[in-house]
Amino acid sequence: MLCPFCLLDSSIEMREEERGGSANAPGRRVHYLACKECGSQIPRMYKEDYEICPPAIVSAVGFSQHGKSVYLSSLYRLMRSQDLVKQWKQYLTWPLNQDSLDRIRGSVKLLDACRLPAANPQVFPMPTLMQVKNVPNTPNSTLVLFDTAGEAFRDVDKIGMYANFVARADTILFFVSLANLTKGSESVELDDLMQTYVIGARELGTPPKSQSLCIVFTKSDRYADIYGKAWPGDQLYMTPGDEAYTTPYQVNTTTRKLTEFLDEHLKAKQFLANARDFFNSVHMTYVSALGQPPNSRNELDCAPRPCRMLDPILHVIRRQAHTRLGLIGKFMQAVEHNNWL
Ligand SMILES: Nc1nc2c(ncn2[C@@H]2O[C@H](COP(=O)(O)OP(=O)(O)OP(=O)(O)O)[C@@H](O)[C@H]2O)c(=O)[nH]1
Ligand SMILES: [Mg+2]
Ligand SMILES: [Zn+2]
Repeated sequence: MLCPFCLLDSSIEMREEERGGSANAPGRRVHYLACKECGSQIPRMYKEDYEICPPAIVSAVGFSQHGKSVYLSSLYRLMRSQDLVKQWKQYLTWPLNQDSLDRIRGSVKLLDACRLPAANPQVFPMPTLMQVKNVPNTPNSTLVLFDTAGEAFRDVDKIGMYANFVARADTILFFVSLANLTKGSESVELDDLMQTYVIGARELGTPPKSQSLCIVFTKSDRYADIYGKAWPGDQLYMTPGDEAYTTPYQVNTTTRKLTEFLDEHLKAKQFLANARDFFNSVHMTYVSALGQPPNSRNELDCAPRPCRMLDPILHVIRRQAHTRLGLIGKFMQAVEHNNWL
């Protein structure tokens, strides 16, 4: 079983420990499930539902200030909102441990108060664990979401220290805010991200062509102002939940248009060539976690209006399910024209 904390294939054992004691009074003996490799406490729901809700690792890769944490906070808020419950029949989510519940609640509370998360400290992050069930056209799964300091992706050795979760993910999400790249040298900074990531991943033992890449252009609410008509992301607002019904053709069209934009407008040929060389597939999508730029105090003037937020997550879940299918399953999926990948 894949441990969601150390991401090793590990066995789970029952352990006993004294908790809640003090110098004068003994605590209570509690039993819990633990990973044999790293000793982390494994949520019972994770173990018991492993087959019906297998893990899908969400690896947020991207430089500092490019919008990883705001995206994940806004995603938690959306995934726990009534909007999706109304839109998708029987849809539900379950945080799997106290830490995940606290993180999700904290993110929702912050955004509801029109405030934004602080920059991540450089530490190895704890994952947020959340079961997601009954999303249309998408298998049930347990999201294992990792968010770390963007500084880790400026240095190969730091990827090994603070972001080694990337080595075990089937799909990597590259969060790129074009608004944060230096105008005129966007391609140099994009090359930097790609090359540092690939060297770091190879150092961690990730073979070429074993991962797929989804490039997520964040802060898309700004691109019409910056790039005018050259920006190809024409349909930024979409009713939350409608992402589940986009066809494979629409998904591929978005990727094609964004690829052309990178290639022709930003001259990012090297970045695209490196991506195609290392990853087994490259997809692109664009999101806005807030739907508006924050004000001068870095707060929101009105509630977030997230746009196209589910595209990347649905891609990760569907891709993970596709990887698990045998050859016959993959063939059947293609025959049924049900292949989003
Ligand atoms: N216009 C706009 N700005 C955004 C959006 N999302 C994030 N921002 C801005 O970008 C800043 C940085 O976002 P974060 O999510 O904290 O960046 P990060 O990638 O997590 O940064 P590190 O934790 O340092 O790696 C935020 O404080 C906002 O000012 C968005 O959807 N639209
Ligand atoms: Mg962050
Ligand atoms: Zn472990």
